[in-house]
Amino acid sequence: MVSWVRLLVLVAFLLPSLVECRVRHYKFNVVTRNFTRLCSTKPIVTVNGRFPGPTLYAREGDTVLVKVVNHVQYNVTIHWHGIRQLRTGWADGPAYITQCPIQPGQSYVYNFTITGQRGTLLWHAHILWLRATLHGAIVILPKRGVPYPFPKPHKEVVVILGEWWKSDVEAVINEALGSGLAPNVSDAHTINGHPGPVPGCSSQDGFQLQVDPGKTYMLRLINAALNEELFFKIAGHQLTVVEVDAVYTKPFKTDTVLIAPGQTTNVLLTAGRSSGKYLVAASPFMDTPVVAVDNMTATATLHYSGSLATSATTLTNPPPQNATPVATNFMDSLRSLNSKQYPAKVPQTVDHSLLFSVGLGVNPCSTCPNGSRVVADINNVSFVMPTTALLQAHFFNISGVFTDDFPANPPIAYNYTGTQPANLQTINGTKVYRLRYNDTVQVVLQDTGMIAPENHPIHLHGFNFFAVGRGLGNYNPKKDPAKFNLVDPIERNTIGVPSGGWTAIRFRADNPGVWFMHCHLEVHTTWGLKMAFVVDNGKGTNQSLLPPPSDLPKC
Ligand SMILES: *[C@@H]1O[C@H](CO)[C@@H](O)[C@H](O)[C@H]1NC(C)=O
Ligand SMILES: *[C@@H]1O[C@H](CO)[C@@H](O)[C@H](O)[C@H]1NC(C)=O
Ligand SMILES: *[C@@H]1O[C@H](CO)[C@@H](O)[C@H](O)[C@H]1NC(C)=O
Ligand SMILES: *[C@@H]1O[C@H](CO)[C@@H](O)[C@H](O)[C@H]1NC(C)=O
Ligand SMILES: *[C@@H]1O[C@H](CO)[C@@H](O)[C@H](O)[C@H]1NC(C)=O
Ligand SMILES: *[C@@H]1O[C@H](CO)[C@@H](O)[C@H](O)[C@H]1NC(C)=O
Ligand SMILES: *[C@@H]1O[C@H](CO)[C@@H](O)[C@H](O)[C@H]1NC(C)=O
Ligand SMILES: *[C@@H]1O[C@H](CO)[C@@H](O)[C@H](O)[C@H]1NC(C)=O
Ligand SMILES: *[C@@H]1O[C@H](CO)[C@@H](O)[C@H](O)[C@H]1NC(C)=O
Ligand SMILES: *[C@@H]1O[C@H](CO)[C@@H](O)[C@H](O)[C@H]1NC(C)=O
Ligand SMILES: *[C@@H]1O[C@H](CO)[C@@H](O)[C@H](O)[C@H]1NC(C)=O
Ligand SMILES: *[C@@H]1O[C@H](CO)[C@@H](O)[C@H](O)[C@H]1NC(C)=O
Ligand SMILES: [Cu+2]
Repeated sequence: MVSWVRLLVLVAFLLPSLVECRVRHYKFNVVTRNFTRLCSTKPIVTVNGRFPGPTLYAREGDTVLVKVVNHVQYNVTIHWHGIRQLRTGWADGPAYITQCPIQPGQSYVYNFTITGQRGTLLWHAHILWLRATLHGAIVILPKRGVPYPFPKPHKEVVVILGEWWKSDVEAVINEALGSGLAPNVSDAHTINGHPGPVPGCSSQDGFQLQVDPGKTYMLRLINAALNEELFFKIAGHQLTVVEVDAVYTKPFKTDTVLIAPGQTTNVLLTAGRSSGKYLVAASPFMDTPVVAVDNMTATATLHYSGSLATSATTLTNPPPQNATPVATNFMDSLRSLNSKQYPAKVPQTVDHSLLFSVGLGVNPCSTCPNGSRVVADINNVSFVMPTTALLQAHFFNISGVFTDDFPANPPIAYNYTGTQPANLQTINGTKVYRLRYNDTVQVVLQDTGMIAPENHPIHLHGFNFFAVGRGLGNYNPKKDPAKFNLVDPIERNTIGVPSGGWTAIRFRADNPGVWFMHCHLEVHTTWGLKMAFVVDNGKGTNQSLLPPPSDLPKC
């Protein structure tokens, strides 16, 4: 008997080192720091004084605990973009949707387990415009001993694309809300925090990526910009896409990657040259002529080991800003890997068939110089943020915070991408769409021509979805479903709705809670292009939302 007890004690002692899944502890101190870019210095909000912020590393199956301490003057929340948050909506992060903000001087521990996901995601602030500087990478490695479904790269490098304003970003959006017009565009794009050399501003080196000839590297690309979709290119090199939004893809080669805010893309880069320096470029994609964008190309350098710093850099031409064919070609090439090990579980039937028009509108504004303000909406509803978080209202049955009458279809059917209606007004509302646990949902996201058609990268919290179809003009419910890909469509969490077109997505509501869906162009979110799904608890064990943690911030 005694020896059995000893053995058990020994096993219990050894267990932690044998168990695969770990608890990873992180501390995020939100602090203000001065940074110099474009020849001027300004204070920005950072995590741990870093821009971009620290990379969060974990393995599939790990539990992650991040203690966020707010030392700045703003209310703060952090969102773990793309993490499923199964039953842990309290850790999702969007302010007033799943939690009240962490107020100055307060802290909150985000506690979540990474289940069934591996690849690259990002974390970012989900309140105000703080995510301009409050963002970083999430690297989820496969479980120990599980290989990538592609040759193991020699090295892995996180590459974060962003935007930099000379002004304070909160001043930029507040000025726009006062005028009712579009906010100023950024002053530069950045690659790992640096714009690269800028005319009229000396001593601004860009990011350098050192490579050894013949070796293969995996770049974990992240678009952390607020308002701009970006093209990414490296002179003289092709890239092999192997994963997007932490889902493996069928590998394909391309010379240009399209990446929208909130999206991530892992590419393999083979250093197939013998020496030299090659330009890395990130430039905007915008195919709506009337919408202003920051037209500065951010640059970095791919530097072969042994090449002199003074050797000439091989240049590349970024695609034109309005290169719709380049964007379409990239989107068309994306397919889920759909292997035996990583199947694409596309819902084959749908319980809820929804048509959501997404676009802009114009509402009266007595304090605005023009007497009107630009707004944005889904199905004519400009979402108004509540003052109590929706998830709390849902869990504690607090009435009067939201209504669950979000329309399944546009209230008025019209030619969405044709001549705009005379009346561009929207209605205000804090409306949600209710789903039962395990319901299947199809949402056709239909762009509108209100003011102008525009590409909207739509992000869904709490789920991955399958992008089963896409087209130009108005969605035709009789003809278009026949063309859907229900076998190996790309699975992701953020998808661009083509300018003047539509995208159909499907997902299974297997995660109880309240889940935000919104445009990931921050300006459109601010203007109201957002809504939420409420997913009720299921009847089985493990099918209900867990209770909130005791340190959940209060409003
Ligand atoms: C940032 O720089 C400004 C002016 O150079 C200075 O007044 C301020 O104290 C600095 N702030 C921080 C947080 O270092
Ligand atoms: C994290 O959440 C789990 C439940 O999902 C709970 O068991 C655990 O105690 C929590 N950890 C901390 C440090 O709060
Ligand atoms: C926005 O741009 C205008 C025109 O360049 C400038 O006058 C204004 O100060 C800018 N606003 C902010 C907040 O930087
Ligand atoms: C970028 O935009 C600015 C302002 O709209 C314009 O003056 C400039 O010529 C543009 N530059 C390029 C390279 O297109
Ligand atoms: C607002 O007014 C300005 C100047 O009066 C004008 O140029 C602009 O087109 C107006 N914008 C809208 C959206 O009405
Ligand atoms: C709609 O909500 C916005 C704030 O989100 C407010 O400024 C505006 O006055 C509201 N409009 C109406 C008609 O209630
Ligand atoms: C909220 O209402 C539901 C359904 O009526 C009930 O099951 C649940 O216990 C209530 N929750 C709280 C916290 O009162
Ligand atoms: C919608 O408008 C477009 C552009 O004006 C036009 O080509 C199309 O025929 C219209 N569709 C319908 C159904 O009226
Ligand atoms: C949106 O709602 C407003 C206010 O009720 C209405 O005037 C307008 O016609 C609606 N527009 C559409 C396209 O549904
Ligand atoms: C969800 O529904 C599918 C059928 O659509 C069923 O096969 C599956 O078992 C259900 N899952 C749960 C957890 O109820
Ligand atoms: C519920 O979850 C626990 C822990 O995650 C797991 O051990 C258990 O098997 C699950 N039960 C069911 C019925 O899925
Ligand atoms: C911060 O959040 C709290 C809780 O919602 C709110 O009462 C307060 O007004 C917010 N502070 C600012 C500066 O917005
Ligand atoms: Cu948008």
